[in-house]
Amino acid sequence: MTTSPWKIASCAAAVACMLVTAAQAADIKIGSAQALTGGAAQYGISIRNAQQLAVEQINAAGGINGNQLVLVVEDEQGKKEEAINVFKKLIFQDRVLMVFGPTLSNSAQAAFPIANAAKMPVFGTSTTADGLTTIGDYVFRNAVTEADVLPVTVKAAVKAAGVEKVAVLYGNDDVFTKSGYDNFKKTLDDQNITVTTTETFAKGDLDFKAQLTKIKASNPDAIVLSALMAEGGPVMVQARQIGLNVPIIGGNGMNSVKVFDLAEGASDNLWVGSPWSADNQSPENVQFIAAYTDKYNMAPDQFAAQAYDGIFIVAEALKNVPLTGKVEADRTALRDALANVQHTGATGEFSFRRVNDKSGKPAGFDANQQPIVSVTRDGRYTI
Ligand code: 1QQ
Repeated sequence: MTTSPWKIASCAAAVACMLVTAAQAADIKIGSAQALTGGAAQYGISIRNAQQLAVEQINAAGGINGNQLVLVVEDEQGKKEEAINVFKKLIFQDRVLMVFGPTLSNSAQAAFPIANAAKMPVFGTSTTADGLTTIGDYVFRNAVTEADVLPVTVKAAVKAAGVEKVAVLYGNDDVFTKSGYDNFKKTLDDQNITVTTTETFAKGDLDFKAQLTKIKASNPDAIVLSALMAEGGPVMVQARQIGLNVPIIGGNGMNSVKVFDLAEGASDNLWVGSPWSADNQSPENVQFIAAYTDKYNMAPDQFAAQAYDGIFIVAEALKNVPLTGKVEADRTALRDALANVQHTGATGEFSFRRVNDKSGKPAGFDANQQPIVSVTRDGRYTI
């Protein structure tokens, strides 16, 4: 049979169309719904790039038991309504085996229940808010939760920077930024750190001077910031502009190389936690960073690293799934296999940890990984 080595996957939005490598006929279809346009695109593009790299490497090495992986990518625009639309397309029209994404917890809270109800595995590589994996037993993530990361980040920053009192600033209209706030609040309580003031902003805000002026007057040793980069980058610039030069302690939203573009000249002294570090010299990570940099001509960030590992985790599971071609049965078999995967990747050793829902019944799967704390210096996250 002769087929073109390049095939164009069907997609709902023109911008979401992508090229998929398919040396033979498309064998194993997996979906990825990411924010490729809009305010969260810097995360989604990083994720999509890393996933494409991983799929190419797996296929070049012979695929999964001789079958090629095909990634069907959709742009969910960082909007929950769009995430719902593209999830429905991927599940019912493309009939993919599983879906990665969406990029934001705010969208995942709306889209994960659709996948779970359809008994299709869904896998978040960037979604860190509380409660997402309690939605059901088809929900997985290797994104390490704010609840797991923030206590470690705060502890490290407090120790290194001698912090005793902090001001808190957070977005109050997004599932992730609110969850980050809840976890920061609990962490500050647990670690006996005084809060000088708590200020909020909304998605799309551009001017944070009023909040930052109040924060400055409260004389904190650091600012705790639960924000996505679209707002968090400008917050950093404006803080430095008014002479507020204290450390900024952020959550997952601040853990993107985009900070160096958005807060050019003002991006130092930002503390974040993640299982991934550019400084980790493990062979898996060195290979990942070199391959990503070579392909995209830019350094990866932790969104790329977790997305890259996510594809390999699914590939490990698929090796143990005798595919029948009956998509419903294959999805459930993949779910069962995924739960038991152990993988060493760019983010280190990985396995899943089962979580219970509110009634105590076993539900989905969180990441069993410890965060490493990094601080920005001269346009780099470093440990
Ligand atoms: C979430 C996040 C964002 C920073 C993902 C890009 O962690 O929405 O959960």
